[in-house]
Amino acid sequence: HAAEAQRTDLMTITRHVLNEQSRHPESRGDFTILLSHIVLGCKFVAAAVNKAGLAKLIGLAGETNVQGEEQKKLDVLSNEVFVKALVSSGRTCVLVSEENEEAIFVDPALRGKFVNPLLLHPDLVKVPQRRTVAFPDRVLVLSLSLFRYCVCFDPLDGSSNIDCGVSIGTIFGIYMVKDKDNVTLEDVLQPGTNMLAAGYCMYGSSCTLVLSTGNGVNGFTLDPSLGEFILTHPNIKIPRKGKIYSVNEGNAKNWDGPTAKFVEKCKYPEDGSPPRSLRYIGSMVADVHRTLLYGGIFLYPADQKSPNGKLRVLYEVFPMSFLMEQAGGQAFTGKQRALELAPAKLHDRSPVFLGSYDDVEEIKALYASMSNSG
Ligand code: P6P
Repeated sequence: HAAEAQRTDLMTITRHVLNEQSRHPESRGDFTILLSHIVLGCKFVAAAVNKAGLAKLIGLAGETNVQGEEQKKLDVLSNEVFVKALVSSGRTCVLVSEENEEAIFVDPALRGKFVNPLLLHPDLVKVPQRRTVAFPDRVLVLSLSLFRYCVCFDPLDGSSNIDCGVSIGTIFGIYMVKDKDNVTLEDVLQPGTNMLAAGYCMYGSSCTLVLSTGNGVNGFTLDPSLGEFILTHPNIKIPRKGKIYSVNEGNAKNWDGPTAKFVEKCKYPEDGSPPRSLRYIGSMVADVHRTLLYGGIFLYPADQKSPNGKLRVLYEVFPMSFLMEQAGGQAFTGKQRALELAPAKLHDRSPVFLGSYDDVEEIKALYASMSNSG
């Protein structure tokens, strides 16, 4: 019966988030509404990414001119879909996208006031209210929806990998906006420690959405027959230590001392333990997802060519660092805890070392000892 119950008791992402949000009676469903629009964007992109391959092969109607170049436009199409979905949620004030040079300030008319009828358990309501007729154990509360959000996202990270069918993904981070009628770049250039939620959706052999709202990390897999993301990886915890390191060895000649030393130790362990395996896909969402599930460390260090590394703070480093910490791992920039960075500009970059707690500790120790010794 348990297996049967499991099969019919579908824990969709929306239901899961509603359960989590019910722990915050002050939340008026705004976050759930925002998330449902992000989920809609992910479903659209999943379908488009899957079709893109076919379009190139069989020239689907409307895609006949697809040759590489059209597929590359998937990131532009994905961006349009996410921007429209986020604006139409009525819960966002400002958006930052990898595809847009400037922040997108949502038309104030679309940030409007919403009166949300809520049926709450009487214990959750401070001011006694009349019980409703239909639900005698609930009270009807008409509340002004007050929460508004800033969303930073990369609509299709790793899109150069589309043509060869390598997994790519959407990455997003969500902040609360202080005053929705007076939104400034201050609301965007916040440290990652202020993030309320973060996640990614990986478009690969299956479509997997990994999300944290600050209470741990959960993974959901899209069931195309239902069009729903179903909870398949509850309460993901990254192994404390891993056997995999993930870095682009092609940049080795430009690495600084601590990174070079760390990679050296992965290949030629000094304690006689077996060498670690190198796995590098070159698509951040895929490399981070493997690291989260199997353990290990993902590195995108600074180097002489790019002193701040390659990955962007607001919509790559922060969301992935938030998830790693929520899963029991950590994220480091070479100088500090990644989430404590204070970005000065929208598309700032930062080096990042993230993954299993002990593995990141190792590279932190190297940076501490080698930078002290000059
Ligand atoms: P490199 C993809 O272009 C991306 O932004 C990330 O998804 C990925 O981790 C990184 O760049 C790969 O960069 O320099 O190793 O090719």
